[in-house]
Amino acid sequence: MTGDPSFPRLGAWVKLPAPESVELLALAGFDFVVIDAEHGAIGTRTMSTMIGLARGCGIVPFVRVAGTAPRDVQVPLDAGAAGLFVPQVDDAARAREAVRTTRFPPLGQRGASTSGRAGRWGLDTLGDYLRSGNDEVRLVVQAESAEALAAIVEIGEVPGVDAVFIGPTDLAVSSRFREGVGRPADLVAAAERRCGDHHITLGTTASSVDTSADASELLDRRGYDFVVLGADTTMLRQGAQALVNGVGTA
Ligand code: 3PY
Repeated sequence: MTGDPSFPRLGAWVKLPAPESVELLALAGFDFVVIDAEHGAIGTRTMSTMIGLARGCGIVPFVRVAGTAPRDVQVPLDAGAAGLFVPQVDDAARAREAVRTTRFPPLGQRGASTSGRAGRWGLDTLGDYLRSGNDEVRLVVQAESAEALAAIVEIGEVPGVDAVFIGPTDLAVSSRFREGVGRPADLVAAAERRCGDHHITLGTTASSVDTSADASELLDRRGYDFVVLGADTTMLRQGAQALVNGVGTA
């Protein structure tokens, strides 16, 4: 553990546009979900329902946004998301832009509306709404290129950024046809060391064939503070596959 010990540890992507996914993952014991508005076919109505359901079930609801334009961040934040995951943050300038649209002054320029869930439907004072938006909502930026990993400390230390998430799939894809950037595994190992030295809260996704063992290694030996174990879609497919494959071999 290198950073914030209060960061929820075990998460899952929610990609299916079904609020029940959130409930099922909460029952399974996950600490947080990341409702995926970057890759999942999840509209704002469903996203808002998922956030409310997650809060009722005691699981922390993050939303991965497609970008940081006000239209990308405003709805999840006002709907009560506990934080945002912002993809493809390659340098500190991009991290500062994410802070600008997701934080209230003095850190940023997020628009205010106390009448949504984030303002407890108008019950909170403007001061409480602004304080919780800046102090309790977490901003997680994704480092998923060689440039981002090289600049991971500068990115993680931007005021208003709470954590950095290393995206191994996009890192592998973005490094694929590039000469001289180094092996992704080496870039990740160097980034892990630098985050440890600078106490930057760090997360990633477990991606080996044995996900649980991989997650234990990441959390216990490689200094990660939180790990996403997989997506509702792949969990459903894997469970279904195991059942079908098990018939005839039992
Ligand atoms: C990545 O691995 O690139 C991610 O963004 C997580 O799915």
